[in-house]
Amino acid sequence: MLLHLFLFVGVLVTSEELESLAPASLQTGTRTNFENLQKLSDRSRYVAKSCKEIQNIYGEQEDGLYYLTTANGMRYQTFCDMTTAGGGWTLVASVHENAIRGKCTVGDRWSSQQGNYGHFPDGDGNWSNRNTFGVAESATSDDFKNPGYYDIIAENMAVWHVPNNFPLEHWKLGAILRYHTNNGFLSLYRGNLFNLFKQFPVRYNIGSCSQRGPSVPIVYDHGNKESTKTFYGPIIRTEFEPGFITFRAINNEQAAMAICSGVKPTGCNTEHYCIGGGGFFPESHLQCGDFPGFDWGHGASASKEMIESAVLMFYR
Ligand SMILES: *[C@@H]1O[C@H](CO)[C@@H](O)[C@H](O)[C@H]1NC(C)=O
Ligand SMILES: [Ca+2]
Ligand SMILES: [Ca+2]
Ligand SMILES: [Ca+2]
Repeated sequence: MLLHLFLFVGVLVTSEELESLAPASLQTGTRTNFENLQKLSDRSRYVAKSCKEIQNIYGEQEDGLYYLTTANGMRYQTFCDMTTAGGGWTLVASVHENAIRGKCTVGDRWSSQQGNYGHFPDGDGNWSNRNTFGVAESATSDDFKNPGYYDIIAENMAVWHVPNNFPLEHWKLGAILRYHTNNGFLSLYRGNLFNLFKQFPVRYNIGSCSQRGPSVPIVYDHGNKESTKTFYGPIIRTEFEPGFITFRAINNEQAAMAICSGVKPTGCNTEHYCIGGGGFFPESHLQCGDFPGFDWGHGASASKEMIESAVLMFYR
């Protein structure tokens, strides 16, 4: 509507007069882009369960924010990657470490915000419930989980490690690592992480180090096995094989972690390279948190880039 109004005014007045009529926001360098707003408003009419459906039904091929609708009719906004490896990837969650020295303190939503305690093994944490939090645009500045996490039935996952606080339009270029699976493994676990973690609970004392969940090979979209290794300390990088996503790792002390993203553990000190977790890490009060022992020192710390990047998870 506004766009049409200004075109109409344009034929009656000179362009100089038009400038003076325009609201302040139009006179500055950051002009409102009406074409873009029109495009976004068109997008808000789409009814689809996933970015893959938006791509299939509406032919959209541009990365950006779209509205999705759950099976129950709940609407939410998220980011769609419409280009990587054919596109159709829905952002469903991000794991962000806001305070690496805060061990299971405020902001550790993917582990525990209530301390590191044995009586809080966290069988019903955010990896396996329908709780949601955050918004897509803030996915690199805080934790994010939308209804797609449990509502979408998918086959594969993609993961982006994006530096904290990066704006959405630069996520793809700014990512330090991007990769996806292509063997359809999610179909074996009822189509999403919500169901997968029902089968492999992220809970303290659920089993031993050898009782990990699946390790799935990845295809790199940015980075490679070598660069994956260099994001972790010299001692600890000998304890995993890069080129995989691993689910529900268990360490030497029976603490459970949700995802080892980019790697397959070959040892049991998984707290230094796996993220999320149950609410108890017996080895030390310096473990527990969304990136549990990433700042351990002694050659076992993750790099600053890795500690200061959010882990964005997509389904397709
Ligand atoms: C799950 O997320 C909610 C919402 O942010 C948070 O209040 C809760 O503490 C989280 N659960 C755990 C175990 O941290
Ligand atoms: Ca923390
Ligand atoms: Ca967090
Ligand atoms: Ca250890």
